[in-house]
Amino acid sequence: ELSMTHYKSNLRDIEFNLFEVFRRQDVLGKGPFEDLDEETARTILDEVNRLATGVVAESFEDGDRNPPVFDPKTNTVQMPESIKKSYQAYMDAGWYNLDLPKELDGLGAPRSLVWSASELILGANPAVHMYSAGPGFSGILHAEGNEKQKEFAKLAIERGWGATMVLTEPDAGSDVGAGRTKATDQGDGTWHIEGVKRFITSAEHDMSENIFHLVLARPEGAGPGTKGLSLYLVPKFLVNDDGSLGERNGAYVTNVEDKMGLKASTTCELTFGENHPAIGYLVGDKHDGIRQMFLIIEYARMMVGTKAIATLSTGYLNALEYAKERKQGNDLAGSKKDPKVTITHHPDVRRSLMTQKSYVEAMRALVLYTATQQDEIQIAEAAGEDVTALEAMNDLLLPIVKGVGSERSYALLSESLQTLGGSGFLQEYPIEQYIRDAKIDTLYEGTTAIQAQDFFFRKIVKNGGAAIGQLSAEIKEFASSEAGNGRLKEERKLLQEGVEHVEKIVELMVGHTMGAAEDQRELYKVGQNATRLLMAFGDVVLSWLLLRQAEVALNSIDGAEGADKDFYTGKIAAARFFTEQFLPRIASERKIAEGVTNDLMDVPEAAF
Ligand code: ST9
Ligand code: FAD
Repeated sequence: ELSMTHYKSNLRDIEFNLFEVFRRQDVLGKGPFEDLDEETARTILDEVNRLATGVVAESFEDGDRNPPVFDPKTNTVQMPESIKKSYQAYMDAGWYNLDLPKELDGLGAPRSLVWSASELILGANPAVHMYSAGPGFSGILHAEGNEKQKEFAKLAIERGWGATMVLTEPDAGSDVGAGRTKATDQGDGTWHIEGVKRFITSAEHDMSENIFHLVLARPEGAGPGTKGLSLYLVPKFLVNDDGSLGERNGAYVTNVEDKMGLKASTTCELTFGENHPAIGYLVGDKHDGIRQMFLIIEYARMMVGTKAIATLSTGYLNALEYAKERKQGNDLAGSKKDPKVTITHHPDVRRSLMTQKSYVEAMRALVLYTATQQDEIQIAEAAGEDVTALEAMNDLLLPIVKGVGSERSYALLSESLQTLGGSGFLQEYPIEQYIRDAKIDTLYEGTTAIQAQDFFFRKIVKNGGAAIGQLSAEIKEFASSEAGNGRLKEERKLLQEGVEHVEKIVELMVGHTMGAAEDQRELYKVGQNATRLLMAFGDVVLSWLLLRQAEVALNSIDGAEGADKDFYTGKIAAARFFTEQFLPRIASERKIAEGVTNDLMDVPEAAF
């Protein structure tokens, strides 16, 4: 079936990861995934792909050109009809069920399948994916809430209510702990919330009868910082005991931002308790807000990385299609008398296309590798086993998915646009919108600087190096193996060198961290190198995943024909290209890291 929308998915590559590299068929059909076999999983992906490339993608452009309209008099938002249609079709299809636990009538599917499906929707129309997060939020409310809140969560799923995560305030962005929104105990199981939050995604729209907000606020008398924050359920409409909608609650959207991209997604100022009280319920009857909110944040960070990567994937595939058609100039090694060639014949275009292809396929593998860690957590939990080490590995990978995924995708979308020449700049093609829509991914859910510090301080230092040690060991084991029977020998050598260089950067930064006991300013060096480490470590992991793919491709290519043969050939080429082009840079990154001094910190502000 030919799709007429902007969205070009890559189901072949998703299934290659799932079934040829990560062998998900080995975990399907048993344990917590008893009800799901490989064939069903493939059918689900086909179905989601059909929706994504069809009705979901259909409104992508219109949602950008005719964005939601805010009416300040009524504090309401009118959504474009096109987005409503995509949203309703996706909700009606009911695939949000994939990720819900069985006690909420969900399929409890492995996360690897969930994120594969999510990639398709996020690539087709990210705003639709975000509006449809209500059931996911309900899952967390159900897990963390008291009995009444569990009932609320069930009702929210049944009735298709929307949901939001509410942290940010004008003076509390990266620094969530600076939040001033306050909560006052009414003594009857309810609280009054007062304050102004900003930049809240999906806080107002006209696509569901109710929206519930999960809000971080500071109870009166609580301490400062993130630890003094509690999590409150604040519905737009209060809900009566019989499940019917009650009074309008005092949480109103007071502005909707105009922005660079992702315009179909409403970004709202949300004011609590200005004219009449905003009633909130303490989630789970306990003051444990930041931990609870991070359950959502972890999920959302994975979502943001996946969104960015999905966008680069369709950007690359649009660029590729154009490049195969566009004729311009002569073959560099030919003669002016020869027929003109398509631009894929030009070495620089090939460099650009293979850069896009290798990065995006590596990052898709990173998302799905991370998701397989989450599968293992699901399996171990079902078996009542300890998940500490698995959780730590997942935690280590998340800032790479989010930080590296968003930075590389945004940068490389510029290569996708460049491939189209001047046409890339036109709104006739989707790439300029991809770039505008993907910029947000390096910003929200914690900026790249925040991901980099999370990666080093929390996921490496606080974890005592356990997870990163395990990952490095796995990478080294691969590098020193016989993978590829000599056909990946040079590449494995580069990988070995790369991993040694990043280990040295980690050691250097750990040294600076310990040095802070004597001189606090040593931490400035860590701060200067944090993003460098995240990106360099990311390249090593990406190269490892591509080489693992190449090993599988080498084992499958003999006897393969047609599209399969081309696919495997591309896999081997991408792994070699990435490793040869991008891993040697890590030696320089190490050198730069080792040379970092605090001179930068001594430059007077006025001299900038
Ligand atoms: C946003 C939304 O930007 C964008 C899109 C929204 C789309 C919504 C829809 C999609 C989502 C759907 C989800 C549905 C769910 C489905 C589920 C299905 C099953 N990991 O270091 P400390 C915690 S929203 C875990 O001292 P500071 C931990 O409890 C706005 N936990 O921090 C820790 O205590 P302890 C996003 C973590 O110096 C405590 O925090 N805004 C982690 O006080 C304190 O830690 C941001 O992301 C972690 N990685 O505060 C803010 N880190 O140590 C970015 C911390 O005892 N800023 N905790 O365990 C930061 O992240 C800051 O570093 C900070 C610093 C706020 C944590
Ligand atoms: P700041 O924190 O002011 O950061 C400015 C710059 O300083 C950044 O480059 C940052 O990296 C850097 N910086 C700040 N602190 C540090 C530090 N300690 N170390 C190093 N560098 C630092 N929030 C919600 O709660 N819910 C939502 O649904 C939501 N959706 C959003 C949707 C959109 C479209 C946008 C734009 C934002 C959304 N946000 C949401 C808010 C988003 O999470 C924040 O914008 C983000 O966390 C950054 O905060 P800030 O904008 O205040 O930037």
